[in-house]
Amino acid sequence: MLIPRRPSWTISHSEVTPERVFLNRRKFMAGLALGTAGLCAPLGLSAAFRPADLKELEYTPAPAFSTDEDKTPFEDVVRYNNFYEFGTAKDDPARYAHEMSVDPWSVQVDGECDRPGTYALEDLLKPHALEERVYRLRCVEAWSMVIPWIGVPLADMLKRFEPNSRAKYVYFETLHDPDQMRGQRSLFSTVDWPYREGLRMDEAMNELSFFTVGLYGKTLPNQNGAPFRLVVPWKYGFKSIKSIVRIRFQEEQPATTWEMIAPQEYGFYANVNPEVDHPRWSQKRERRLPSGLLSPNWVETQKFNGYGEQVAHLYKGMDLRQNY
Ligand SMILES: Nc1nc2c(c(=O)[nH]1)N[C@H]1C(S)=C(S)[C@@H](COP(=O)(O)O)O[C@H]1N2
Ligand SMILES: [Mo]
Repeated sequence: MLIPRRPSWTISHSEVTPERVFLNRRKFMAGLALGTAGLCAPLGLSAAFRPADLKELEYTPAPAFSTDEDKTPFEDVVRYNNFYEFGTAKDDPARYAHEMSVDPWSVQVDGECDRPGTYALEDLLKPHALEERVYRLRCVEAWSMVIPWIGVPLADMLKRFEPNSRAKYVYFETLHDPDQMRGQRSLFSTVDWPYREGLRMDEAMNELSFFTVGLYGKTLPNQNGAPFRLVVPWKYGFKSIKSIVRIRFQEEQPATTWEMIAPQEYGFYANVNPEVDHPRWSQKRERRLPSGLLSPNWVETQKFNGYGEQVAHLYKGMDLRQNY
């Protein structure tokens, strides 16, 4: 077997994602087989993802909301992804997400609000100025990145739908289209599609919650959740749901994807917290990408991912061990 030389952005296959450990043995073996196939396939740039196709965006930097830590290089941000709709390996989304078409795109808004309806994304964006925020993104699998996102405050967008007093939570759904999303066609998927997420209203309205349409100055690559996604930087990455087609205001706490899969391991709140370990691994440290076998680049994980000043008040009086 010919082992191709790997470009610098590839991550070692020995770094199996913890979620895959959750899969039962049969699924796990199938996953291994796929991983091996992946090794034999050329690992070069997929013909499909062309950074040159991304559109330039006009935006203003928002230094008050940005870290000055070193940014994770673009190549890592767009090649090392979790987007199970396109497969569970970190390089699957970069290979296959081009199979999804994101233009035109519309969003269905309903539930407890006075302006429900189906909105074209460009109409939603028209009245807003875009800003750039450099946030840390901390995955529950204990790796992290620093990414310059472009978008608008989620609160500014949600207010336009005029949520009423019964709106205690807001629920989000990703596109469900097995024709365009090969991971949704997989027999081995653990996810009950569509991918679902939700926030308490006060979390959604927090100044940090971001309705995101771009990164590194351009529109989002499909593998990062085009054409728009959430970014909720004080929570584990799985709350930052991608490629959203539905927003619903509701009184009840919504069922969310990872909580549905393994409720004893992943909670609704999912606040980054080094004091509360995952049942199968420590959350005290994280690998900051770029990270390699010889230089893993471990850093200490911060409570609320370092955003406590902005969000700790949301959880006053709550036991964060119970509400993980
Ligand atoms: N629809 C959908 N959204 C998703 C996921 C997913 O599998 N499907 N993965 C989540 C996880 S676990 C993480 S860590 C982040 C990763 O975002 P990135 O690939 O842009 O870094 O997306 C989140 N949003
Ligand atoms: Mo994640």
